[in-house]
Amino acid sequence: MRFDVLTIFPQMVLDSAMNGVTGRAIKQGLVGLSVWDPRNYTSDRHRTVDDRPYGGGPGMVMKYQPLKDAIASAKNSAGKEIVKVVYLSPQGKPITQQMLNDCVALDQLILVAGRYEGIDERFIENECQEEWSLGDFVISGGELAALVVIDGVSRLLPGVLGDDESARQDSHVDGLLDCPHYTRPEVIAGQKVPDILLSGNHKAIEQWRLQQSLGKTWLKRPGLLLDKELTAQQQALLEEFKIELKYKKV
Ligand code: 9D3
Repeated sequence: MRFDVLTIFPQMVLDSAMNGVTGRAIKQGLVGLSVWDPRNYTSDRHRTVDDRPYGGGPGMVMKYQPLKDAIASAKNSAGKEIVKVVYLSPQGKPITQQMLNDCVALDQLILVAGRYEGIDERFIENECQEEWSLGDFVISGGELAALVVIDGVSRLLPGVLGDDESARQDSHVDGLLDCPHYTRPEVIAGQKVPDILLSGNHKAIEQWRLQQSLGKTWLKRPGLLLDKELTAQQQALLEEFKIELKYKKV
């Protein structure tokens, strides 16, 4: 899998991607990462990549031609078959795990990071298959969103996560929030680690963790439970969580 990022801040993307899980994957050659700066595809003295919006108004718009020539280079240098181009923008579809899962099948994912007010609409129409957002809040450009996608997709690729991390993924209950975690010491500010976690009863611990996941999801993200069909056992664990919560309150 190869990622190509169109950005006027190539070093920002490289510096960040070279850390942690993505950095290791790149160094091991499990994923490729190239950056393409539209400024390198200009021909005027000032290397201009933006211009004033037709119709007036504040801010600037990224010009078509430097982006078009940059993306042509990204495609030509790779010569890959299965390619998707995604424009990261506040107008995009909010990114979900499923959208990242779908990227695993690609040979090349080209990520277009905009700056200023955005990019010329004709580049979106002619060159981009999808438009993705991090959510309904404002950041200054698409680079951090591109890094989010690179991270989220890379960790799904074979060999990228270590055995430990992969095992955690496998045991994760899909569509629920994670259970609470504790490590030493046993008591902090009078708060003791739940007894069950010290019991050595692995079956009971697994049940408790599932119950906590269900309970935390119900408390913090009730909408997630509406999208999910609970088994009779999960339903029962959640009901018990609710009763124990009421009991704690009074
Ligand atoms: C005045 C209207 N604003 C659009 C909502 C202007 C504007 C804000 C932020 C134009 C561009 C940007 C830059 N943001 C991104 O490129 C971006 C983004 C975001 O701001 N929020 C969530 N996801 C993303 S992905 C790319």
